[in-house]
Amino acid sequence: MAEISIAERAGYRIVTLDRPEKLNATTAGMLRALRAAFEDAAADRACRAVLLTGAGRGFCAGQDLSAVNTLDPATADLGALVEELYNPLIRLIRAHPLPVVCAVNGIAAGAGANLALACDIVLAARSASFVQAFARIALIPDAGGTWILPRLVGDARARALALLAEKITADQAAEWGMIWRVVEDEALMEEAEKLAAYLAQQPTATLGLIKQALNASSTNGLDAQLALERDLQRKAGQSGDYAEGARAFLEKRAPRFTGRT
Ligand code: LHQ
Repeated sequence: MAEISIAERAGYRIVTLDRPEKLNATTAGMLRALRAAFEDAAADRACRAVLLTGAGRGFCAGQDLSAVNTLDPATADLGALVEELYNPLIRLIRAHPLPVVCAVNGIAAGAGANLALACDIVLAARSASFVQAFARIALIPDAGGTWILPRLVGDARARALALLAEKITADQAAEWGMIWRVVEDEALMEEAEKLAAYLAQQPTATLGLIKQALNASSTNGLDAQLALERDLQRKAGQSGDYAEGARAFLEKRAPRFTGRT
């Protein structure tokens, strides 16, 4: 069973984690289906944004602990699970050519929290919360958590969040710069869809270049980053969307972007 659902909208797709009775805890089937959903979205020229959310009262409670490959310490290899199921998904989302919006509708725990944080723009319902639950079960933050958390909130907060495994509210997450914005519970999906619909009309290929530049900035020095900006700006400047954007500005009208290069 896929354990996700996909809804088509004009210009974007909503991908919903769909095991609400287990707070959308991830299984191998769900993680594979998620990967396929992101790959399909990237291959569909009509799709220009992806919105990820969870069904029910939770966003995602992390790895389904009843479905872990083995609980016998002598033979356990969680590294293999991470390598096969989580790492490709996180890499795929970070490098995805389309903007990925995440609507965190409830608790985001463990790998579920880091899945949300891998997305480009994260909205959270006021009642949602985030917990790096790993240390409570004697694991380390995976799904990119040790990379993204310090970059989002700084080292001091990342260390305390990971070592104490304390739950924080959506408001706290927004105040710390971990997420983009908090929205009232009942308005979450409307706001998230508005954002996805807006992004779906923007210069998609250029948004992909922006992601590429921002991704590279976490490891590049200034010189390398300036060179990359030159190269990517050259590409952006050769797109039909740039010509349209500049023309529309000069003609004092709204641009009509195709999203293509
Ligand atoms: C769950 C889960 C869950 C199974 C709720 N599994 N059933 C790990 C290992 C391997 C390699 C890769 O990397 C990872 C990464 C990880 O993600 S490790 C971290 C895993 N996640 C957690 O440790 C969080 C575990 N869950 C919780 O602490 C609580 O459920 C939270 C705080 C999320 C929510 O608490 P409540 O709102 O009180 O809900 P609940 O605990 O009653 O959960 C509702 C149901 O969901 C319940 O099932 P049941 O049949 O009893 O109604 C839970 O057992 C089930 N569930 N999380 N991760």
